[in-house]
Amino acid sequence: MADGDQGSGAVCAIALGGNVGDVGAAFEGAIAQLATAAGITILARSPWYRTPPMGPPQPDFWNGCVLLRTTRSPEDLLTVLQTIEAAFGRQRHLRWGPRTLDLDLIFYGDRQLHTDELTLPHPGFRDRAFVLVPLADVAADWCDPASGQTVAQLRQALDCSQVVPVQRDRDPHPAPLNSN
Ligand code: A4P
Ligand code: MG
Repeated sequence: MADGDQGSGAVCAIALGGNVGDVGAAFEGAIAQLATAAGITILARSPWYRTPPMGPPQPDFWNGCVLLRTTRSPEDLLTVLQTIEAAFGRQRHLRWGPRTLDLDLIFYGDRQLHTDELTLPHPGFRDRAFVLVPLADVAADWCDPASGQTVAQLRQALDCSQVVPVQRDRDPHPAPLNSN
């Protein structure tokens, strides 16, 4: 977590994912929009990783994580994330299907919540190397309020061998179809 961060509001972790189009540009654009949104301050960002798809056969994903501080409510922050997804052409056709940009709210402080629109912490992140590897880059010591485990401990329990750093000069866009 960013050293010396003494601001007001909640620290939140956002997972970024995408596998359609110029995902690197979408990630940079999403961070720029978050950084200029009222009540949001970016604290840290991870490197980007290339990751095999979870779900139906589709191109590899790029994944990353951002830490931010916000004075917005969890529901309001989710709306901001969904508005940014839409601005980058996100369409919802297929569960776990291909997408230009996915922004998931992993942690909102130590808040636990379960409503029709929002589950906190994010329900799937503990089983996903593509979330935990970049999350550990920015928040290894963060304690998951539901399991009591740190991000580093959760990551250690998974096979992360297929989560590899993006090499910008070698990873083209759109990502090539995964051979699986
Ligand atoms: N929702 C509830 N809690 C949250 C939360 N904490 N953060 C609701 C964000 N959204 C939350 O999400 C469906 C609904 O979840 C939202 O309307 C919101 O109210 P969505 O983004 O519309 O749909 P989705 O993303 O297709 O579904 P889902 O189940 O959220 O999928 P995931 O978990 O986002 O997974 N493979 C790799 N390698 N990397 C990836 O990033 N991503 C997915 C999608 C599949 N395979 C992947 C990756
Ligand atoms: Mg999502």
